[in-house]
Amino acid sequence: LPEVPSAQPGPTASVPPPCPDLPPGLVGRLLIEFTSPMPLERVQRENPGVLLGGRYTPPDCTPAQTVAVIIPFRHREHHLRYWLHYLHPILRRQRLRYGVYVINQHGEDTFNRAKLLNVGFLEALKEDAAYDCFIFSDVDLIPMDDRNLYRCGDQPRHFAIAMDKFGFRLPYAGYFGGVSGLSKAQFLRINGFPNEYWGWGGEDDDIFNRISLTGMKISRPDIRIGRYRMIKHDRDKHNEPNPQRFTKIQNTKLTMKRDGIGSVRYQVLEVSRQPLFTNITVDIGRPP
Ligand code: UDH
Repeated sequence: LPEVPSAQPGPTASVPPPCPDLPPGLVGRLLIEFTSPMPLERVQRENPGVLLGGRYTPPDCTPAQTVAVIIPFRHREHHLRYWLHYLHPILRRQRLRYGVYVINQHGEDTFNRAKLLNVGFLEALKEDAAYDCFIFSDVDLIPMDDRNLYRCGDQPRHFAIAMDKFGFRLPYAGYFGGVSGLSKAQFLRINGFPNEYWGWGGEDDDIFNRISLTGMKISRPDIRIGRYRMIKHDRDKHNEPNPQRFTKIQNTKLTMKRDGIGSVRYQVLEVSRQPLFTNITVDIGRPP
């Protein structure tokens, strides 16, 4: 038998080196538009490295974190296609080890964004206990700069700080909506997100309150980098502004102990691994 050359690492040999803190090959500002049609087959073709369920691991380095991207969802297939088209290449360039979870609210009762995000946290961890960073992203928000790194730090992170619809500014100092990220430990420290905000509004302010009340501070990117385009849309059915939101956000200090990740009740109806994301359809009940 020929001698095996000893310098060649075998197939099981090497773990790639740690990923550098600043990923090489980022391009900076991106052109984002929503006019050309975006068939899923095309998005699939353009992202061959993404594995079933929307999982990705960089081939050339070992990331420090494993990131679960959680998207609250109902009837926005058209937006999801743009999101996948733009985000997969960005997340790959950022050298993230990640998975994409679309948490699809079953039925036509009132929408509940924050409860869906709680479900996403728990269900992603059931899929892979290695997740230690959770990025919560609306389906219609696309970053305009790939230097806005989708990873977690020593404080909760707010990514979508300069959205086109707000004139590329933070609408108010305590705004924490759109796209945010918490490590597993940070998320558990605030007892996750509230489950009791049905309909539009307030849940992001409640999350901001939870973070402040536990003594953490929001971290944000540079305003020139945290820019986003939102896919224009009309108000959805069954997600009307919640008139209770103003009083509810006054009471976070009392409610956060009993209402959160420790008290979320739901029923998973289907988990389906698609080529570019994992879809989890869930019954989260309805407002009392
Ligand atoms: N979402 C759905 N389906 C719904 C409602 C909400 O998927 O039926 C998700 C989706 O990820 C969305 C997020 O929840 O991005 C936030 O909801 P939203 O986009 O309705 O909230 P936003 O504040 O818009 O962006 C409010 C309505 C604006 C109407 C403006 C009309 N010109």
